[in-house]
Amino acid sequence: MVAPRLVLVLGDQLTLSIAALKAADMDRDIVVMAEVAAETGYVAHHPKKIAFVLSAMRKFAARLQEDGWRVCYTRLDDEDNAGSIGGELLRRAEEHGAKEVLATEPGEWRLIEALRDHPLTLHIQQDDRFICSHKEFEDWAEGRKSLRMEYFYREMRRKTGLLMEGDDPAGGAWNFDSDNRKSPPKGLEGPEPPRFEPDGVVRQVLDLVEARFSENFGKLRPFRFATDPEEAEKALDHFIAHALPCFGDYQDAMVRGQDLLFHSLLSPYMNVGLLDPLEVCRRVEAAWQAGDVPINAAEGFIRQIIGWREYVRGIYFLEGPDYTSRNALDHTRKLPALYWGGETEMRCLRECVDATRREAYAHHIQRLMITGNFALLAGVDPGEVHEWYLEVYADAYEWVEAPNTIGMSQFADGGVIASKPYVSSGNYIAKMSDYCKSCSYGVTVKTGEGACPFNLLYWHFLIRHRARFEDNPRMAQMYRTWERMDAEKRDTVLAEAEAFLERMDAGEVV
Ligand code: FAD
Ligand code: DLZ
Ligand code: SF4
Repeated sequence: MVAPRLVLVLGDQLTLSIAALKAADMDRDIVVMAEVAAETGYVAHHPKKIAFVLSAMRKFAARLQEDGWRVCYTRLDDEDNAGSIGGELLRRAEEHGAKEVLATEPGEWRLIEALRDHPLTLHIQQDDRFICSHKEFEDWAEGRKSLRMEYFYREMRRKTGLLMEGDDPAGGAWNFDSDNRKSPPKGLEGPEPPRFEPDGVVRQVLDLVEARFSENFGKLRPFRFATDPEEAEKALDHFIAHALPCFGDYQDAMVRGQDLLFHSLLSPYMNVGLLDPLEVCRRVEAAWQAGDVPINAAEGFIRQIIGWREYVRGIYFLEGPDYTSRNALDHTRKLPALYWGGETEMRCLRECVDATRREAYAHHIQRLMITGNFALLAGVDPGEVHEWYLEVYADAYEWVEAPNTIGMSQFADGGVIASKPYVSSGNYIAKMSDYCKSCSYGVTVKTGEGACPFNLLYWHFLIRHRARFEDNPRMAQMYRTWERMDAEKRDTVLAEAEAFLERMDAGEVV
């Protein structure tokens, strides 16, 4: 009899057509899935993320068995759990006399390297759930002076045919972003997000997670994520019907008490494989073709997926395993306690950290222009910032989190992703949110009592990094504004920014 091969399916590879399963033989091979301490603990994940991944894994394993696969599934509390993916493969190989493993490339260098060094023979397949392969991205990047997303995105539009009219972009432009920066009018509310009641499988996982991970940052209950493809599909239907029409207009808006506004909360589902990203885009395109949503909404949404999502993955694999340790701006400050729910007077940060703690979610502008912006202005060590984002969000996997944090948000890659750092004073936050209205600080106050910290730190950042950014044409205007300020005011701004940072470092509530 031919020895069986093991077929490894990781917690973010829950797709029936995943490459390793496609390469396998149902009559011969054995699927291995394992809940292991190494994966639940490589960072202190938000309890909701662990509950989501383990619930979805258990349901996926049951589906495979129904389809006729032999599945060896290890639960986290199984007595002989080897504790790591590599260890579980060895244990199962011994049990079944297997020598070879079929696997799909993991989304993290840490695991890729562990599998590469594994004593069994591994056949690693490319993860073909993405539109752009590593090779295609390398070819696109080859010889380019700068790797801007916009040009990559156009290639993906051509490749998929999404929103194309022959060789031209539908609606006469590739990008309708200029329509997508509306300030939120008073009382703006998004639709109620869909909620999925935990069934027996999820309830069992919730108890396990509660018993083991209650020390991790984040609230486990109420838990309302979808955990199988059917539920995820319902979340997609709900988004298209209720939120997508306004997605473009209010994509950058932030409103107190509105965690989602018109965002989709589909990233956790796409990232583990419960939804196919291309299918999601085709559904959105169809809604536009049917006249149900405007072009700026459909284009804006599709760009996030076939543009940004594919692009950041390309960058992660192109740049290599050292990407997460980059620190181009030499920032060394420790992440302030307020990121872990410590008290703060800054309303914007309090709102975003609170949503993160409750829901393991914050939308893109909250991540980029509130928590990310503040960390960058304050000069926090990007390694610490990266670890925070990897820990606290339900959609966090290194291939997507690291380029967004290290590159887009913290400029720690020196400008591979962003042509200038995403920094702003309080002005931007006041324009795009209602946070400032209920803040102890005054957003229009530039110095002295009640000055908004973003106003002070913005200049502090620009002056700290003057040598690097002064000649950047997109930033020259700000340096000219600084020069026009009177000298005494400039000294006051910098001294107050320093004093603020000192108070924060000393653990005072700021
Ligand atoms: P929507 O606003 O509804 O967007 C639709 C989809 O587009 C998302 O589901 C997502 O798949 C995709 N998308 C949008 N923006 C991006 C982007 N910049 N990069 C990649 N995909 C994008 N996204 C993650 O999936 N995992 C992460 O760990 C993650 N970490 C981030 C860290 C920082 C510092 C920043 C600034 C962004 C990060 N993002 C991450 C990107 C983005 O913020 C999230 O994808 C988005 O907020 C998810 O919510 P949503 O599904 O409601 O998105
Ligand atoms: C995120 C996660 C968690 C919390 N737990 C597991 C697990 O127990 N078993 C598993 O196979 N995968 C898990 N995952 C997903 C992996 O961490 C993910 O596959 C890698 O980070 C590569 O993207
Ligand atoms: Fe944030 Fe400043 Fe507005 Fe307060 S005033 S919410 S600190 S931007």
